[in-house]
Amino acid sequence: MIRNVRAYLIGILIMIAACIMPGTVSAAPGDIGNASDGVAENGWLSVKGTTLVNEQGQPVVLHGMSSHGLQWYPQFTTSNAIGATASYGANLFRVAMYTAEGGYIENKSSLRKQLYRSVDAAISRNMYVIIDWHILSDGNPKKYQKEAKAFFKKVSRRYGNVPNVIYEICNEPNGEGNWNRIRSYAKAVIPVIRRNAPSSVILVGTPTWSQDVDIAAGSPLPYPNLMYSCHFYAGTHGEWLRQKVKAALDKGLPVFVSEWGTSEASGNGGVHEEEADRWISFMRQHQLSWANWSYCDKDESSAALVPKADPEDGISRSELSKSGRYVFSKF
Ligand code: IDC
Repeated sequence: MIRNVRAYLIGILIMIAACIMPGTVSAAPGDIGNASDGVAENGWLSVKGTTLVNEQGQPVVLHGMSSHGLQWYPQFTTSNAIGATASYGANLFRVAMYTAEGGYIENKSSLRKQLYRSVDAAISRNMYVIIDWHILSDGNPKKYQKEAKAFFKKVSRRYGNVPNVIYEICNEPNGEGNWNRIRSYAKAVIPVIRRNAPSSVILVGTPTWSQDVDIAAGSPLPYPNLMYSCHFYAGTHGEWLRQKVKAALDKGLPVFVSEWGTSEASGNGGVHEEEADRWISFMRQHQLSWANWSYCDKDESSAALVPKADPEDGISRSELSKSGRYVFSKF
């Protein structure tokens, strides 16, 4: 009896602690799931006006995590690791394959194999998955255009019939990567993808680290089923960038937020929750799909996991960083 009372009291204490210290208690301990509003439910996606729609023509909004660079953090792109984000409500995963910094250009066959493993992992979880040709220090996408064409030819041959896959042809053009050069690059790469994947949605980066969607809206590309990327970091980009997105949408340009962070543009500093709140309500209002940077345990504030977190057996709340707790509550 006394023992029962003690157990009862301990139980109450644990529940009280759970309420006072939510960060220390698992919301979805060990949960690994499939997306509940994913590919089985929505099928092939397409772009109607500025809106992403499902196979039934209904608007659909995708949201989930972006991996960090695949050359550094492949362990966060396994089926279980991705399934752990689905159990919190994600229906999208973005696989960031850097071109430079030890990425694809230097390690083609090993990174392509890794990319396939990661994409297959997301597919196994009923999720949409973005194959991101992650240009960054190589600001002009034309720099590796030949490699991009060869890459997308192979990849689209493998996934052309798979409704899960979305192709992102250049992460963040910058510097020399102005809109004329991006257009020229897109006109070289998109037909290569279309030959194998006639129905897939393709994302096109915009100038100035994928911010100048308003410039893209001035002369969009002449292909259907395209969306244009806008990227923001809540500690750096605010109302002025939302105004650019608004201007682009008003001109009829479909926009996809294929990368955003709660931190500053450096990937560190923050978490900037107030500005992130403004962005989240803006994205909800305009039904914008998004992927958050980044799903890894690097010691930087944009990372969703705390150092040494292991998502193989699901993610407990205590393994989520401050940014991760914020973002995972928005799926
Ligand atoms: C950052 C990573 C950081 C890494 C750096 C260079 O967070 O760990 O050292 O890249 O590889 C982007 C890029 C994205 C950046 C991110 C934050 O797409 O690769 O990641 N960012 O700086 N655009 C704006 C911000």
